[in-house]
Amino acid sequence: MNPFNPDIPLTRYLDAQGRLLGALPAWADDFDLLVRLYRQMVLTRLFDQKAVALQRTGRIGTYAPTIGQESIGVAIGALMKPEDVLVPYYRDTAVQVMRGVKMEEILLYWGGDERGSAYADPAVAQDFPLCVPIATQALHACGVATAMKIRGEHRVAVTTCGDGATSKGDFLEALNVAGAWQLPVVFVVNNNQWAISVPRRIQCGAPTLAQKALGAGFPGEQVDGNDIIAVYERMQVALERARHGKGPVLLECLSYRLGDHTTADDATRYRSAEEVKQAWQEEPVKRLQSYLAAQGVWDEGREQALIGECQGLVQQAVEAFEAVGNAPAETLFDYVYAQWPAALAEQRDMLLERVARREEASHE
Ligand SMILES: Cc1ncc(C[n+]2csc(CCOP(=O)(O)OP(=O)(O)O)c2C)c(N)n1
Ligand SMILES: [Mg+2]
Repeated sequence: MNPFNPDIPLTRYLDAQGRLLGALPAWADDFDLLVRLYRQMVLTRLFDQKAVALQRTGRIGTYAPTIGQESIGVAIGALMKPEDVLVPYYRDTAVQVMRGVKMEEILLYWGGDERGSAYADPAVAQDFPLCVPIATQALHACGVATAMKIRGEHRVAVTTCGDGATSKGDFLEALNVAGAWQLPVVFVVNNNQWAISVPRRIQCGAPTLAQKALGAGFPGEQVDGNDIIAVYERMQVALERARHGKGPVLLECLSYRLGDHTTADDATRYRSAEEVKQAWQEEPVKRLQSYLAAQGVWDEGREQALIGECQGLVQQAVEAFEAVGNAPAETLFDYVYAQWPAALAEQRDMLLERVARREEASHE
């Protein structure tokens, strides 16, 4: 039974040490699949470490680490079909990579370069760019899902957000319209317990965030977001439901933000070392690794080979990113307004003049 709210289902198959808590769903007998999921989780973590290092050395701007939340993104990415549409938020590196966004594009994005959101792979052309304004993407996803429904397509819009985002009006309006129109949309809430420095317990009086769906007339449930088998199982059910005209689902994935909010944050200022240490005991990568090792399908040799392979891929992405070169300064102003306010035109001209002067000086 769910200790937070007996009316809200909570799914979990593996405990913190990766031991089975009960019977697994049939698909989980496929160790090749589980190893593939594990591989993506390791790749995500290594990419994440590299992105933070690139920010620390001034090669990209702010970055939002996904450390501790790899299983949520990997499960979503593994299950969405190419024709589905992802409407992500800024902590979705894992899903984006699985959808076909190149890691160098993700680095370009966080380097402040719009070309990072112009995905080269046509398979992801309909996915949305990362959304930084909190919760606005939930409504965009409902718009996408409405179009799918009107056209009678068997497609799903998947949108993600954090726990803090569920306090926003946009999120609640999105739930409302999704329920009223029974839209083919899946809301995945990554409840990582913190909205920058605001803890989950003071953000909202409800014992679960999942129950917000009930007020909108569709199911909400919790899963252990550190247990990829649980996230995969419930995400699969949610996608099938939405795809077959049975309406939306809200999946609240319980996780923990092991890193800082972004590279511009220092989480030691507002949360205890004890809490973070406890959260590390629950983390998703080690949990799946322990399970796979206990099943005899993983060992130290394979681990080292995988780390080497993933580091190679990350390194290639860094090199591709660095080979792109700086975007022209004036692109800073692109895609902001359809019609230019005069003040911005002035600023753009000033910037261009300054760039020209600097270039002249460098040639003297
Ligand atoms: C509309 C809006 N208000 C405020 C912010 C500043 N802001 C950025 S992240 C964040 C907290 C979000 O927390 P949560 O939804 O839990 O997501 P998490 O970052 O923990 O994954 C806030 C308030 C913003 N980006 N957009
Ligand atoms: Mg959060």
